[in-house]
Amino acid sequence: MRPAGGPGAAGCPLPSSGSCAMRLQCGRFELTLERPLVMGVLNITPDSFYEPSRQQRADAAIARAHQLVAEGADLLDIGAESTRPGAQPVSDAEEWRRLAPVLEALRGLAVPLSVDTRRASTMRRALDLGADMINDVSGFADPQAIAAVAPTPAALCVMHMTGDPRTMQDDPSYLDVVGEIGAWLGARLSALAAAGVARERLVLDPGIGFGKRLGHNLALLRALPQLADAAGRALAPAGRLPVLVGLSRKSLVGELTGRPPEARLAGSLAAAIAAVARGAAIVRVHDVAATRDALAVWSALGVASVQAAGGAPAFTEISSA
Ligand code: HH2
Repeated sequence: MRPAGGPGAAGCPLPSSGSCAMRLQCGRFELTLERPLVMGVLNITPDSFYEPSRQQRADAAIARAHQLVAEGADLLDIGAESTRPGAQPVSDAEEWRRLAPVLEALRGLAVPLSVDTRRASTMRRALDLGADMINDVSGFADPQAIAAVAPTPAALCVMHMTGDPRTMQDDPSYLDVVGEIGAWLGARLSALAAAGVARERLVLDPGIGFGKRLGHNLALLRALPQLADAAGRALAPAGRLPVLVGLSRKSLVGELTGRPPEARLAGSLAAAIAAVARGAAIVRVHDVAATRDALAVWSALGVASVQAAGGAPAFTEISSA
């Protein structure tokens, strides 16, 4: 990672060939994505699904942010509204009341600050305060959101969600989950590109748990490179974009292990490694130190990601020394 301002963030020839890592223009920074990045979750909420992640006072949230950076977070994702299944929305005013003092205090931090919001008004205010990235779980579906982010240098995480958090898990169904979500993401990319957003600012996210059953989530994770290719066909020239995945302590891990959120660390680490092995460039997690350790060991064992290998899993031999 380096501060922006050097040579322009020229995109790699895509799909990635292994000779050139993808890059992400991210506000004050340019991220080279040479290794998987760990995005630490900072929830300034009273009701996030993973109770220990809830910070209800600004000073506690600021302290938690510094802790996540000390643990090795490459980016922080700051959210002030829970989007767990069934969550009630908060007002614009309440979202900003929670966010403002924390963003103000963190704006000089040496890692990119992402703000997790669906509201155009919050996007504008956060970008004015120096946010480097906007993470919109509704995929910039609101034209006002596109207008708010387009003329800025911020990275944009375009996530897929069906409906809204109150109803998204009611009866999710797809005929071809990878094809449909790839096409949906592609349409959102087209809208952003038409507003002048450069591809070097874009990240895709399949939205694990946002209007999907276990089988849908697993199919999406198994097909991450195909999903990124399908969505990237909407751009000219067509090409794969970096993928961000959030699996940490989610119900997918609970369904596979039978454990509650508090006991899903081991499953979440396995999920993070599997996502990176399938090409994810950024993993969004609650447990930064543990995830960094797991990825460090996995990388040292010489297992290349599908992203670096251009689509097919590649395994190199482990030295016997
Ligand atoms: N998951 C959550 C929130 N935001 N953003 C992206 N891009 N991808 C995700 O998978 C994602 C996300 C849910 O996690 P958390 O913020 O911990 O929960 P809550 O919404 O209950 O605060």
